[in-house]
Amino acid sequence: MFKLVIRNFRINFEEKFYKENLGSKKNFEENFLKMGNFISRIMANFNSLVDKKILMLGLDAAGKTTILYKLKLGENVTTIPTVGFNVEGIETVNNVRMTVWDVGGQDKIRRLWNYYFMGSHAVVFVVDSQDRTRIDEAREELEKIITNDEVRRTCSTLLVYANKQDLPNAMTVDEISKFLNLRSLSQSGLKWYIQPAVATQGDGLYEGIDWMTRQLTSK
Ligand SMILES: Nc1nc2c(ncn2[C@@H]2O[C@H](COP(=O)(O)OP(=O)(O)O)[C@@H](O)[C@H]2O)c(=O)[nH]1
Ligand SMILES: [Mg+2]
Repeated sequence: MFKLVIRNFRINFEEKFYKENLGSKKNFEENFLKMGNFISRIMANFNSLVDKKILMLGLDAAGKTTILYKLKLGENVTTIPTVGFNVEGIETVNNVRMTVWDVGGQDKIRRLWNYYFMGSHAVVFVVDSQDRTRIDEAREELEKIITNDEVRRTCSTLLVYANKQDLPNAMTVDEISKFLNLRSLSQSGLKWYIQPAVATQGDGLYEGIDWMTRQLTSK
């Protein structure tokens, strides 16, 4: 069962439909393009229903799912199975939708990003502050996101959660800002902010969201 929940509006895709539309082609490339068209149709519906579109991205295990649930946005969480990556989409009472997925991995998959990036207003990038071995990978992924044409077209705000601050030897926000090259972003006109957080305790989450909401509602 393939299920999307949008406010009180529910679309159920039977497995049959999913298979007929996406699953039957042997050729991956062809399948891939079909998936893109399919997603863009769904996204066009989504986009007409929400005022603000926020992307939450980060390497796997950074803490995104934990944040999603801690913010109590977990009620309508839907996992959309796509070729190679899972998207968790949610929607809040304030007509804000947050789309969540793990970045990193296959380049082929990246071409699908555009469909999800389209019309986004803000990016929340989650970093595991203790994971020094993957901070360079995190920077590379962040660079790919903020230099993406779709993101540059509509996205004005970047919130970075320096998550897992409770762990021993966690990098500070200053260290992470340096590793991620955040200062260089100001020239591009993107407003950014880095917030220390402990997602499992909920620490820092609302402060971050609060900053972001203020950016999105001020003209
Ligand atoms: N110590 C600690 N663990 C955390 C924190 N946030 C998330 N985790 C743990 O890190 C793991 C990955 O979290 P998850 O939310 O699934 O990451 P995702 O892959 O980005 O969605 C889980 O075991 C979480 O409980 C945190 O702030 N501190
Ligand atoms: Mg997750």
